[in-house]
Amino acid sequence: MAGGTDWFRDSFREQWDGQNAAIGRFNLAIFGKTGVGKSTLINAIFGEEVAKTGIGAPVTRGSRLYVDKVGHLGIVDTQGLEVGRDNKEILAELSKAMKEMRKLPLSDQLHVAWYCVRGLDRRFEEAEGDFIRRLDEIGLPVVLVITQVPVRDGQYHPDALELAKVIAAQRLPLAGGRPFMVNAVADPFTGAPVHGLKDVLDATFQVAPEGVDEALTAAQQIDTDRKARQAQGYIATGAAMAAGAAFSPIPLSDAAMLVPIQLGMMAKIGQLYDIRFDRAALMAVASTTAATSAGRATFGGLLKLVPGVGTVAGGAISAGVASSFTYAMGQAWLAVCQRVVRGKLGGVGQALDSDVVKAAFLEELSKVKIRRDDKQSA
Ligand SMILES: Nc1nc2c(ncn2[C@@H]2O[C@H](COP(=O)(O)OP(=O)(O)O)[C@@H](O)[C@H]2O)c(=O)[nH]1
Ligand SMILES: [Mg+2]
Repeated sequence: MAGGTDWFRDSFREQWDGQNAAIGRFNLAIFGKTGVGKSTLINAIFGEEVAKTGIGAPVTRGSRLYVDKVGHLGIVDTQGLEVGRDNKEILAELSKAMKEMRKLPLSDQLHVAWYCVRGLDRRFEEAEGDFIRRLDEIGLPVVLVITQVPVRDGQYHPDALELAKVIAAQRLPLAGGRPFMVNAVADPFTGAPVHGLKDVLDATFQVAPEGVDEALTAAQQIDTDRKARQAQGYIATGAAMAAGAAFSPIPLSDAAMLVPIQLGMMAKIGQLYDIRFDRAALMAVASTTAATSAGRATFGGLLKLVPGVGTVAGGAISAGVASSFTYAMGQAWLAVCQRVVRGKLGGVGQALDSDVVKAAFLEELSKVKIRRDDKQSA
């Protein structure tokens, strides 16, 4: 029924936009000389799409610092200003921007800086140390990344170790208390593997304000455990909200009041996995209409498909049923999102087939184990 699907899509869009704003944005400033591997590092941690985009917009009016916003990530770059040559100007621009940003919502502020030096350059001047101290002073915590460091037999290249020593001697205020050595792409010639990315990410989480944790979790693409933990949090919240909505048992005919809660949960998980709206909407329609022909009547039909959810006694939905059903929806949806992201449901860039998504969702739904504490009433 076309009407049902339109209604559904609009509701999903509304939830999507609301959750998008709730997750917010993590903003990273990246510094380092041309060629040290900034773009490569960003690609490796945040995904290909990020570095492909344009030059962005000035961070504040008239600024020469530009922010490039992609999803839940903002990358601030010093276009035309070069670290080393233009340090004074960069710092002046930054401290001005930091002051102006203080009045803005957290998502529009700058949160962390990455300062990159190439491991085999073996040079770290005092001026670079001063620059890092100043960044810290104006309120930007600094993760120092030593890039393009080859490892062999578990040993870092001696030149990079020497560089790390020189840096340590400067006693800089660094996130994680030390520089981090990375190699962002494998080098087929030397056989050097990728390493160190997760440490850089962890140090970034450590110093980023708590309020941007969700955005950073969504933006990064290397720590899938962190994404999964966050998704479980969203599911727990959704289940609790559903229990609250059915605090006094609601008639089955009012089951639609649970739909916004479930769609909100699904929208948030979809964004955590960096799925675009159109794709997520197709997936959501396919999933929630799995047992019915119209988007509206999601509840009654689907309920029967989840083993252990319980029954609708006397035609009313109890808090326990509402919560465990929402929990099951969340788990199945999460599994489907993970399969899509891994390219297991239709290839990357390929259109998703509704029937394939539907079958996957039903399969996942039948696998969900309802635990006692998910089931009990509020
Ligand atoms: N092997 C290897 N090469 C890298 C790495 N990072 C960057 N490169 C190469 O170094 C060059 C410059 O990298 P790029 O990311 O464009 O530097 P940017 O100017 O700082 O953004 C490119 O040819 C990259 O392929 C790395 O971690 N390992
Ligand atoms: Mg670059």
